[in-house]
Amino acid sequence: MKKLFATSLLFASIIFACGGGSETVVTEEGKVTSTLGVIMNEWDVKPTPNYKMGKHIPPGDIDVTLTNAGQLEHNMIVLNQSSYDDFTILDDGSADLSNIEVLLEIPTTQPGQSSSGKLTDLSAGTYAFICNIPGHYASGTVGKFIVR
Ligand SMILES: [Cu+2]
Repeated sequence: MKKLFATSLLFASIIFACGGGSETVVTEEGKVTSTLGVIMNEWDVKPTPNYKMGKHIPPGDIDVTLTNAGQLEHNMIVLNQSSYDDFTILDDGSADLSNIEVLLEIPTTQPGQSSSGKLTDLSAGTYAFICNIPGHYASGTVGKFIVR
């Protein structure tokens, strides 16, 4: 029974890994809509397309989906800047974003769930994002994606 449980857990993580595929659709009017999938498994944050593998997203609208493949809740705050470094940690353990321009906030998402949001008409650049559940930023729930 225990072995069966481990097998189904593995199966679930394969489904999550395949769920972050990206695509770009261009309409007749030339409107570009792409997808960004982010899988958070606690301190492991995987964006697709992954800029670390030289992948980027074309400028335009971007549908963002956060998939929580971990055991804790996570959210996703997309920032209008390329850096996620050096934020002050507030008393509650979250990062101080009070002077930071936020482009999109995907709400707190429970383990095994996904949530989505849309970035509209995003121009070229490197964009940082963090999970800002108290304690998570300090533990490294950060990531980036490149629009080019
Ligand atoms: Cu988190």
